[in-house]
Amino acid sequence: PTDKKVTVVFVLGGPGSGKGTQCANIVEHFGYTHLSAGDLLRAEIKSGSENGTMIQNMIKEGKIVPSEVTIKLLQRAMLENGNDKFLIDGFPRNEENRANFESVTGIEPEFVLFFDCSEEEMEKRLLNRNQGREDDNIETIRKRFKVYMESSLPVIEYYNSKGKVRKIDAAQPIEKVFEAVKAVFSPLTD
Ligand code: UP5
Ligand code: MG
Repeated sequence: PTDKKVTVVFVLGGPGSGKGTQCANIVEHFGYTHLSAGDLLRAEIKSGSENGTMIQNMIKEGKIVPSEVTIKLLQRAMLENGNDKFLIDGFPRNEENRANFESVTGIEPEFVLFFDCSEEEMEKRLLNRNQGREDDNIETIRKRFKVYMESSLPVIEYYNSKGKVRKIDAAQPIEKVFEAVKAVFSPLTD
């Protein structure tokens, strides 16, 4: 368990909603450490770990990797890092992720930053990204959208019912979105 008191913000939203892009901005302005669950999983594939093939197959199918794998990577990254405030990007993606993270780490998020964007816009962005991600093809993108609607939105609903969701209109240009993001984080810094 992580016994040091840390602040965690979950950054959620559909595939291509701009989570990674905006996290980079938040890091620069507000001193958080950015942990993308997807990036950690992709690094795990590259490292040739024993779970690598399983993770690769699940990402290719847009499926959610079992929480013990992802939580271990997130915990390790938090422990290795000296910071006490983290943006956890793209996690938790389903109820199992959420419940296990809370019970294993004892951490509850300060709030959830939610990037709200239409599927049409997200699809356009993903098809234009061109960074060689194995899941940025139309077949996998459709699977990712389905999993997001069925499994990830309920997690956002859960936190919304606890008053923890800060919803951002993510369909605007990058700078506009960041203005809205700043309005959420600025009052917290003094
Ligand atoms: N872009 C960004 N903002 C824009 C804007 N406002 N206007 C115009 N363009 C904008 O952005 C995507 C693209 O859009 C970029 O080209 C960007 O320039 C442009 P990005 O910031 O990368 O969006 P992001 O929301 O981070 O999209 P990403 O594809 O990373 O989201 P996913 O949630 O799909 O991907 P993630 O890496 O989190 O997960 C991938 C897979 O890993 C999952 O499908 C799953 O199989 C697995 N996974 C798990 O199993 N468990 C986990 O906990 C996490 C992941
Ligand atoms: Mg991302």
